[in-house]
Amino acid sequence: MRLIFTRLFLLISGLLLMTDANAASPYLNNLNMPYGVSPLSHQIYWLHMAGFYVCCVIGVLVFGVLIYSLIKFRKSKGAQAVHFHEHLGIEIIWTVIPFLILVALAVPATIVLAHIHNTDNSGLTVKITGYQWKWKYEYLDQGVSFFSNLSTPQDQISGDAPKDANFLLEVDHPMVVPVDTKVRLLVTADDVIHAWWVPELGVKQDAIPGYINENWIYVTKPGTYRGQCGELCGVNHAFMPIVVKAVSKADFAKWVAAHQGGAVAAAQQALLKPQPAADLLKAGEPLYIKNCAMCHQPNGQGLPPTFPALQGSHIVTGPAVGQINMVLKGVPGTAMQAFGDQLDARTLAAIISYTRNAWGNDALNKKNGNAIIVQPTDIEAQNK
Ligand SMILES: [Cu+2]
Repeated sequence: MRLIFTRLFLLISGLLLMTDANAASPYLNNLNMPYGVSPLSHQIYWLHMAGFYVCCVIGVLVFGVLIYSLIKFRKSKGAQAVHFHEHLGIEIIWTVIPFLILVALAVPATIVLAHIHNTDNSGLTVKITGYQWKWKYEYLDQGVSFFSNLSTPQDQISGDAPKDANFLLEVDHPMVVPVDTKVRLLVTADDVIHAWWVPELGVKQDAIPGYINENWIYVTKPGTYRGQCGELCGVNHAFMPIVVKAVSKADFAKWVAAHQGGAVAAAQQALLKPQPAADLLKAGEPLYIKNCAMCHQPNGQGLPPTFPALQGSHIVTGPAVGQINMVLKGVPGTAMQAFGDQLDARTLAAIISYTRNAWGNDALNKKNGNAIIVQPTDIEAQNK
């Protein structure tokens, strides 16, 4: 009997040790939620641990009594069941004790929840919008805004190249925040429900179209923190990761200056310069793979009927203006987004030129008398 209890005690102690924030082994710590790098993540962690420890104590008590009774009062020892009904004392005890435990857990949980939703006195506000399948970040007071796309190369996704350490957890433009600053997050979505989830920052916030949810982060340690969309949002749900780079306040100021309105406008003007056809086509393929191939596929075959093929498509082998307008404005009610405010004119010119030439489309376009190359200025002319 004593041996059973000793073993049970050792097992439970082992479980507790595995989940302890300061346990030596990072492998065992992977079983638990991360302690994180923000005051919110620390509070959420300790709330979770408190609930876990309460569950452990209840588990040991209940199973202890159960196992003890099974062994001590077994039939082969001649135990006789006691017959009694409606014992008022027991009824009260087993109602009041769970009630008190629940209240004891609800109080700290409510305090943490109120803290999560208190976005007062923030030093920076970032609006985060979920799209199928990317994130948009807008620094409302700084005039900085950009899209953040998955940057894992297509050959790693298809298994033709070895996967790197941050496979499917890397983006072209990470969200950049200053350390030791309360950053208020306004989270919404453009199409379906997504969730902005970065475990080490203690945030998993639903992004709901037409509704703005508030949350906040306060990163105490410079570094790169990675997360994912936490709400099943369609076929490429696994391909919209989140990367947050926390930098010093001075580095953040430099980053803002380099990405603010004026700098961006000058860069956009430079992007409108006419490009040699060969340059557009060369640039077009990787840009197509990055922005379009998740739906239309690298071979241009699409995944009909949801994602139409571009090879031989009447749009891609029709007049260029029709294709430019569809790409700029999207197709309402489908996954085809309006790319006019997502990608610059040179990127769109390269992608559209590439699709008008690839997969034998160039021959069809030439036969139909359509342009096979479009310039950034052609895009700009339609983007009104
Ligand atoms: Cu999503």
